[in-house]
Amino acid sequence: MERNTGLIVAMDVTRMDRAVEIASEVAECVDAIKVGYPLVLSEGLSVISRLADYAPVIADFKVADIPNTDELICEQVFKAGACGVIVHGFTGEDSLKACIGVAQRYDGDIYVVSEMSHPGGSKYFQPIADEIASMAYEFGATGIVAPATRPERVKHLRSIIGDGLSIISPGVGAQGGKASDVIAAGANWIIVGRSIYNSENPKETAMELVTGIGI
Ligand code: FNU
Repeated sequence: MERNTGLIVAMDVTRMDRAVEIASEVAECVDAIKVGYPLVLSEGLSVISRLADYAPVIADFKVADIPNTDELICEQVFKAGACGVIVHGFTGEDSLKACIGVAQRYDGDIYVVSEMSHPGGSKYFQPIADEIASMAYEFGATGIVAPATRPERVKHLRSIIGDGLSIISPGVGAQGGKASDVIAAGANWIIVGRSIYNSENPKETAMELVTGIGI
């Protein structure tokens, strides 16, 4: 994914027509569109190719299974036209390696969730976040997902992975995080959903966020 604006929109709407409408409005402000279960379960995997007309699509399926199943899932997602897949790391090295193996065949990206952004994410996730980030580094993931709600944790996780891996960071806006804080802490991209798709003017909101990122 090329870094032009530093913004990824999380398209958690449940109707294709609305997703396409927002995508067309914000396309020039975003480096990627993230889709997840809300939209894909509602409208099908074809949303990926449809939205890829506007920006590269990252599939947030937080893949977390045995290696064989992970491989089958990632294969379907890349085949559908995604440029990247978000996966979990707590399933272990073999599962992560299976996802990365598929991504390599498609020249795609794998982002590993290191620590989740919601309040509950600090209980079970935080204690294992450093190890997950190290594993993402060791096995050649594209990057990690780290919480914009805790910029100090982003800074710490950046110190573990170095500059070679990307950090994509959800939690700006509706979850309370601030774009400039998490970028200063070392994130390369912010991921923003509700603040954009619930906005009266998604394009204007996206542009304001891009100004806050300040690339
Ligand atoms: P918004 N997301 C998240 N925190 O919020 N993938 C994580 O730790 C994580 C995620 C996703 O709050 C979330 O599912 F790993 O409306 C949603 O799609 O701005 C988006 O990031 C945040 O949406």
